[in-house]
Amino acid sequence: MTCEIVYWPGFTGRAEPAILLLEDVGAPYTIDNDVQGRIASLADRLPVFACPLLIDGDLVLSQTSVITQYLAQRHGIDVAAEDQTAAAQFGYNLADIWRETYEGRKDGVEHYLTERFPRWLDVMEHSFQDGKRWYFTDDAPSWLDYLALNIVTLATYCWGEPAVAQMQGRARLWEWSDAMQARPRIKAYFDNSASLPVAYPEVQAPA
Ligand SMILES: N[C@@H](CCC(=O)N[C@@H](CS)C(=O)NCC(=O)O)C(=O)O
Repeated sequence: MTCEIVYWPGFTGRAEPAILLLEDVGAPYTIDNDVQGRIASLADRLPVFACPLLIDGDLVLSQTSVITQYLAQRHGIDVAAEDQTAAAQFGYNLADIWRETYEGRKDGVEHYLTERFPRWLDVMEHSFQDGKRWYFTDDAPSWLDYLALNIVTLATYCWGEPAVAQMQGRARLWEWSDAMQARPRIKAYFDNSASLPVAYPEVQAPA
């Protein structure tokens, strides 16, 4: 069944992890930009507050991390049972990183890049398990990898070259990022000029 993502028009934002996962596994999806209408029609009976939403048949989900983990489970790429707690911790960290990276840029918090972003990048670097190619697994990306790639695209878009230089300085993170972006369907998605940017021009780093 084709699942549906509800998100704002013109950019992918917090919907990007779900989009990347669905692109990578080759699953069909649609995107509806009527955020206010859809939330208004659902919020009187379901615990939904903000987009992204994922609608899969009768199931309606909110919260980026939950949506991405659900899609990973549905497509057989969840982390192993013994890694669930560490994966959840990383997922919560990634949600914090997303909010700070975006809101820091939106609110003009220039010291975010020098003070907090490097510490968050160390968290990402230290979240790799020894010898693993992807976060928490050696076989294939799991839901954390798509959430983490969304941080790379967001930081690059919002903070530009200084953020990229910092990410390049974390060897495991950067090697992983290259490997993620070299995956054929991920590469095709990013190479496709019809794919939307991760954010909107007002928060884009100056050229
Ligand atoms: N923790 C939520 C945050 C959701 C969120 O802040 N969504 C933004 C778009 S990225 C939004 O539409 N906010 C509108 C609002 O909070 O009223 C998640 O990760 O899904």
